[in-house]
Amino acid sequence: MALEKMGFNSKLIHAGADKDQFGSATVPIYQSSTFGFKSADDAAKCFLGEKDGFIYTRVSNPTIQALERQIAILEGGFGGIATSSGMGAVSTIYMSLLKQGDHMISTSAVYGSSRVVMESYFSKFGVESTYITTSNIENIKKAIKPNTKVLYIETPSNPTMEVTDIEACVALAREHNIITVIDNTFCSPYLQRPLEYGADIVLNSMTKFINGHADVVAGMIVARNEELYTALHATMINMGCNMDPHQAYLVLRGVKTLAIRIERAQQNAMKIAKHLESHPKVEWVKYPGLKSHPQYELAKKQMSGPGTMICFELKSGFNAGKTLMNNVKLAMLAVSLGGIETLIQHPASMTHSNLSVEAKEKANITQGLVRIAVGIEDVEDIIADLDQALAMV
Ligand code: LCS
Repeated sequence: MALEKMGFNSKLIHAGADKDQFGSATVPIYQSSTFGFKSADDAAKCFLGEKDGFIYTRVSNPTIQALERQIAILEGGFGGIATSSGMGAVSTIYMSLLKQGDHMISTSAVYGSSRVVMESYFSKFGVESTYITTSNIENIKKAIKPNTKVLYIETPSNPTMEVTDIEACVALAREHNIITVIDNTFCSPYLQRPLEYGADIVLNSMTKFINGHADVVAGMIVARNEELYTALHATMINMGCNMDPHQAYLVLRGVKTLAIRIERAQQNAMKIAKHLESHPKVEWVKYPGLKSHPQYELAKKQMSGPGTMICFELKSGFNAGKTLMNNVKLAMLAVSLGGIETLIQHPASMTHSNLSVEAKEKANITQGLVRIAVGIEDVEDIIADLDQALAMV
């Protein structure tokens, strides 16, 4: 059966495996920096691209290639480009698509480093950017300029859980010849496949759901067509944002259980979100699975499930956030997400503490905002842990 025709769960198990000479059930780790050629002619053909073959691991490697093929199949794109980290993917995309004088529009609550790379580094080379609330398409329309080349969307956004309409973004971007890039990290291809809505490029920090076990930092870009793939792949190679074969092996192992991990954590997340919504110390809860979420209907349309990320606001603000962090016992006080363990963080005192009060307000990072990345533990234990820590607030 052709891999492309298989169901998603079958692809998770079979799209990474390749037949090797010994019939190994897993893709071996080809921990080699370079590959020997049979002859000068053989080498010449490989360099000219006339023959498939491996040259050097920064360019390609059998273990990494297996993972690239698998994620490209899962996202439904032409080809995958594995990178050293999610930020390696972001930087490769910016570097490929933007030049001096160009303009990019992006989600204001985008992952912090994605914004820093643009505003602190690309700005030095004359690339302009505008950060707006992209969950309102009118804001995007107003932000488009004659030199806008890229629309870079993160949905749901980190940590504010705002959902942006991918299909509407693509339609608008196409009218203006703008390339649409979606950061799919908060969903993974299990919950959302942006290329199916017409996006041009999708990226995932595989540090999160795709690997899922909090033991690897890695990224992946998937391009919709050969032209974009070739340009992005060349940038990754030349900038040296490549993955390591051992990293690829671990992600190939982790991805096999992507669906069952997310299903289980998502069931937990729904129960936790409902519990928090009725908790007296909680002002509001933002979870795409709750009817109270401002983009509840949109999330239902473009995501196959509400996911495992929840944010909520504590009634008594900044100090309450810190008290909660100091009292959780089962939930780990840590950044990152998408792993099997429940993680909790307080953006105002942690990930976003370097932002001015004004910048925090603009990005909706309120003083009592708490983000939970729900894991696969017993939900009663997670709720009991949150309740005892909330009682201290
Ligand atoms: N995109 C999103 C949406 C992210 O959340 C992250 C990391 C990245 C890209 C970058 O990926 P990395 O280079 O770390 O693999 N997000 C983190 C977070 O929320 N806490 O710690 C890291």
